[in-house]
Amino acid sequence: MATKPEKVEAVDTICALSTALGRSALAVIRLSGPGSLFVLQKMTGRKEFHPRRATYEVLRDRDDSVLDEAVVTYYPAPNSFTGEDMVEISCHGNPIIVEGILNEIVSRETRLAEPGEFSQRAFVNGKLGLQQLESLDWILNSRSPAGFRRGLRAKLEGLGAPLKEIEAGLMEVLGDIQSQLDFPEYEVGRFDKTKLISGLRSFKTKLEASLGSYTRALRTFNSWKVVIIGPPNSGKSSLFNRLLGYQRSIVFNQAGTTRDLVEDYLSFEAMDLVLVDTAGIREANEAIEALGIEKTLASLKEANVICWLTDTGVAPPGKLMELHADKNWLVISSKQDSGAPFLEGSLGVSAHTGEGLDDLRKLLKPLDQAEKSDELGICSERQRVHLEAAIAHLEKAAADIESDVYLEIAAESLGLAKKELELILGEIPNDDIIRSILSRFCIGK
Ligand SMILES: Nc1nc2c(ncn2[C@@H]2O[C@H](COP(=O)(O)OP(=O)(O)OP(=O)(O)O)[C@@H](O)[C@H]2O)c(=O)[nH]1
Ligand SMILES: [Mg+2]
Repeated sequence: MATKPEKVEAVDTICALSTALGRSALAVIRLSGPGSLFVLQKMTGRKEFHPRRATYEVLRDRDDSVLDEAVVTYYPAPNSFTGEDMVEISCHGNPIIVEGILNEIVSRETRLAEPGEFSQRAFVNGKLGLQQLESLDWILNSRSPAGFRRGLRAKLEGLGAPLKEIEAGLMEVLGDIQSQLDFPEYEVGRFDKTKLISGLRSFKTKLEASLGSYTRALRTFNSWKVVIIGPPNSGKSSLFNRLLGYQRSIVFNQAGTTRDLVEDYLSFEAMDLVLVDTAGIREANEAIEALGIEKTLASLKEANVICWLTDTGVAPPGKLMELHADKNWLVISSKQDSGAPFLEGSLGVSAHTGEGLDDLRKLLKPLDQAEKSDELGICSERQRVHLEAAIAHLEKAAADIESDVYLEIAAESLGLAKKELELILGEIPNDDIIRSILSRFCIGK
């Protein structure tokens, strides 16, 4: 059953900037540990703080010099994110101010937190479950709304309900098998083999659907890579620049201008795409151009979307499409303002006038598939491994039931499948798992 992590008294107080480092209106600094309130009292000169009530304060160092004005909140243990005494300071978002405040805090028996240390303390104090800890990675680091929603849903709703439903179904099947094993004569007629097998296969299908949706979601967790390829001079760099909104690549009326891969981020509708401009594909005239074309072709392995751009109505080479049949292909006819040929079935655009670019942006939008509400929205490789193992055990159990003689073995496989599902919820966490999850967190989280 669930083993709650033991509560461990924190021996020290940690602090960190919890917002991104850089210039902004506000920056949030957090402290966690037994000395948090003491540091706050010293820096504000105020003795009493009402729990969880934000107050305006002027922060000073030990020489009484003003560090900044800030809004501070004190969260006494155990009602805080980490379960320890915590303080949150919202100061002005200038890195110089942030550094001054952090220096003052660490001079008062507080140290800078390690990456993920706040979350680790929350986990140790039972404030966050393992699976919630994993969902934070998706909430904080996803590059698409779909990924972020997956993380948020896993954190708010947990995987418990859909998993428990499957587990309950497995228990029922196990019960039927046990009765058949214990009272074979009595249960004759009631043991419906076909029904059991189809029940198991339907659980398996459900789990496979979750696995599929996780694989798709993974592709949107990281930035979606869109690679623009095509013959030389077809207008790839012009389109690339137009989408980015500035002159990132050199544009020139001569075939073979772009030699290297040119990459940049393109943000729209809260998504980050990596857009890649490439060397035009043709029989190269020079060795250096051949190297560029080699790079173009190699870059396709990493692509999520391949845009084939043509200004002569030429379709993408069949061999290339075959080689990358697993990618999303977009065929685009360029230079439509100048009467360039339009390839049937393609999208017509003009980098000069902007024609067709809104449609192109819509097509570039990463797969943003909504999950079904009863779907098991797993969000870590650890969970995926257990899900795959559960699927394998279920398939084995179904096969064993099919060949009657192996009912005991089928029961064993079902037990193993159930155990794997329990492991997804992190009911038996170990230190290595926690360490590997936290290693993906940044300082201040
Ligand atoms: N009329 C018109 N000309 C365009 C358009 N897009 C590009 N061009 C012109 O086509 C020529 C080649 O443009 P590039 O963007 O450098 O083409 P490219 O495909 O990157 O070429 P390589 O890097 O050599 O493979 C330039 O003279 C551009 O001004 C367009 O939408 N309309
Ligand atoms: Mg170019």
